[in-house]
Amino acid sequence: MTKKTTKTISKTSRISGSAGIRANQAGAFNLSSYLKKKQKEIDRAMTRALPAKHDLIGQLVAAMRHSMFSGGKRLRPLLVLAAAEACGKPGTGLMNAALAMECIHTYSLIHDDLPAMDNDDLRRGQPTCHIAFDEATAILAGDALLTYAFELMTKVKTNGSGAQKRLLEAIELLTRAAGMNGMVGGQMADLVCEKKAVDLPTLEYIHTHKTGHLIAAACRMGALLSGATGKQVKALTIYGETMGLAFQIADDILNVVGDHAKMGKQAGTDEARGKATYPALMGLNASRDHAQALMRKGLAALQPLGPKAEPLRALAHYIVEREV
Ligand code: GRG
Repeated sequence: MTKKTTKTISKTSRISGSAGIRANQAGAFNLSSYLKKKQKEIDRAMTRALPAKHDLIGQLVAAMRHSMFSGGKRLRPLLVLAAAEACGKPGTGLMNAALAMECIHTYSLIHDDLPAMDNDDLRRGQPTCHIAFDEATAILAGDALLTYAFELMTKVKTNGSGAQKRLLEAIELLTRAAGMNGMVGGQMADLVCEKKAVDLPTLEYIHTHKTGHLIAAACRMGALLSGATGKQVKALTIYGETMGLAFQIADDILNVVGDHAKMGKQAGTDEARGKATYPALMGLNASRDHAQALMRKGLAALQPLGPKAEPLRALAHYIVEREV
């Protein structure tokens, strides 16, 4: 299977690893066990959704599974499920929407790692898809995960009045968050701005589009599909938007000061590539302050949701204070 030999680092990027949750141990809510339980549920459902195949497309499915099961934190599907819980209506029909989120996320990472983009050999301490297989297979694995996400959305079970309308809105949300007005557009802007001086509005555009919109969509989708009230959907939307941007700022900071062995990928790559980042524009301390301010805004939005939003509160801290 492996075409080139690449030195691998042990799988460390899961939130349940001690490095990942250090910041959350102080609170009463046990984020570590919540995450382990949810990650297990997500992994089990994903294993059923992406069974191993041994026919003509065996290599394609193996490449999809290689990237899908290499230790990702499952943050976006977790947010779908936690947002639904926060609205008091978790249900089981949402899992396919949660999986769809992870399929789109995984596709974006596979394509982002390609030689034409970031040209990375390692992700989560493992060989990237095009290294483990080849470029053509990696492109197809990404394409297949992207399209499979929408097949999964057609299988989402929704109940109650307006359920079909909510499902259509969720599909539109996912499409916009992933496409030219979301992640793909953000990636293009990111590439166009490499090695250029950018101002703060441009940087915020890149980060909210490249990363923020998908995270925001995960939160809004969880609320929408669980049949939440308009006020709850709004609260989860504000939370998702602020935490989406905070996530990418934290990622920028980790790229400067993170421990590459813990992260399972190289640190310092943004500066080497001349990427537009918050630390490059405003320095590390101001970037940390900005991420904290966004987190406070996200937490304030959750206030009316009461104790059921506790997992989202703990996740907000994790998102800005994580080490992987
Ligand atoms: C359409 C050709 C084509 C390419 C799309 C859109 C895109 C490529 C890439 C953008 C996605 C990207 C790499 C954004 C950065 C976001 C980011 C920090 C991802 C890592 O997210 P984590 O930490 O990953 O949640 P894990 O490993 O936990 O799954």
